[in-house]
Amino acid sequence: MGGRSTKSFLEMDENDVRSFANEIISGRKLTEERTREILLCRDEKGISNIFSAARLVREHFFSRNVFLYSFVYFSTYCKNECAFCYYNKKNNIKRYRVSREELKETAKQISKEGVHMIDLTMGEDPYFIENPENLSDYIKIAKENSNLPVMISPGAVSLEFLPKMKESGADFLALYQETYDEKLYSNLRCGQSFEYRKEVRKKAKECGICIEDGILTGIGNDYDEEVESIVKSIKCMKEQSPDQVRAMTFEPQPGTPLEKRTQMSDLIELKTIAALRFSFPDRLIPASLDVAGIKGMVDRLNAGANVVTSIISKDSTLEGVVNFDKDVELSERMRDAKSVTLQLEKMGLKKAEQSEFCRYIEKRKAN
Ligand code: SAM
Ligand code: MD0
Ligand code: SF4
Repeated sequence: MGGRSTKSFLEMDENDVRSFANEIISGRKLTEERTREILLCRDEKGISNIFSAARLVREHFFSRNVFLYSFVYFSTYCKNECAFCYYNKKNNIKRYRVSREELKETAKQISKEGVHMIDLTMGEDPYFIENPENLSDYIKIAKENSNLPVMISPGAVSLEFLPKMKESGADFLALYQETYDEKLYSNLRCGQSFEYRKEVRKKAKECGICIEDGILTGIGNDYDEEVESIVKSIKCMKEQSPDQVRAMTFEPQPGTPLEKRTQMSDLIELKTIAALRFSFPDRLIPASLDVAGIKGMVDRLNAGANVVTSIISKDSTLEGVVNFDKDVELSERMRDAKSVTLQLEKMGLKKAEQSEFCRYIEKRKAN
């Protein structure tokens, strides 16, 4: 193989794009300068080259396989005050907590839908945070009735609970730092410890649970701050070797401190997804249906993602996190596994076998 690619993405032709992808595949690290170049690139040809390279890297590690996760927001109560989140405790909204019986029915239904994992998400509801045995029950119910691997997005649970979480059947913990710029973090996750959030992921990993970290894009006060926050976040995320890494565009929510913020274009999210693919070539990277629906999913997969998250069955009455489609009729949302699978096929991709997913997470747990 030749030397390191030095051309900018804008200058690359098809062969240069392939050589760049091959360098990443053979273990070359993405430099901070390259990450910055990707995030700052505004030129159509440059952007198209970045996404083509990201797809080549993904194809090397995952072939045409895409994984699907079902989303179950089982409690929207929360004791925290995240400035960006609709469910923060100060927001005067209708909330719910799904009962054990309802969760059982939901999990049974999901087992028939053909997804690879069930993602149980909650606000930091004291019913679970202060009595983690309740959370253990919910994990067991979801696992036994879906027969699927379980991801849990519980917020900053106690460190002592993590081994029990594993025993109850949790395979994956999702806990996003949002940004590794500590000042920005303190303005977003108001009153929550930056270090403790990291510790929860670290301990989960030590217990043999796969972990997901994530960046909230579109939250910098200006474009420079935004780019530097992402560059730093990608660099710092590597320290914990997360098994799944995500980027998600901030969408202003009614009734929250950031309600009046103008929403940044989701192009920065797409470019972050590509930079994540180059920085974590063999890891899971989601395309969330919650940000821009099935059309947005296509863009995210084209930028290098290999998982579709936030799948919700056609007749579900549970909430999403961002809920871009809250005004759309449930049956029209196209957020179900069948609609997703059809769309994947149109893109020349395919839903992976369940065994492929299980093999992947077992290998990562041993890491
Ligand atoms: N309560 C748990 C927590 O905060 O870790 C679990 C919920 S988790 C699914 C919520 C995640 O959704 C946040 O970490 C954030 O990355 C994302 N999110 C929340 N509100 C958002 C918004 N308005 N726009 C974009 N992403 C948002
Ligand atoms: C998603 N609404 O993937 C989900 C959520 C929580 N693990 C994931 C942010 O878009
Ligand atoms: Fe609560 Fe999570 Fe929303 Fe923060 S992001 S307010 S912890 S539900």
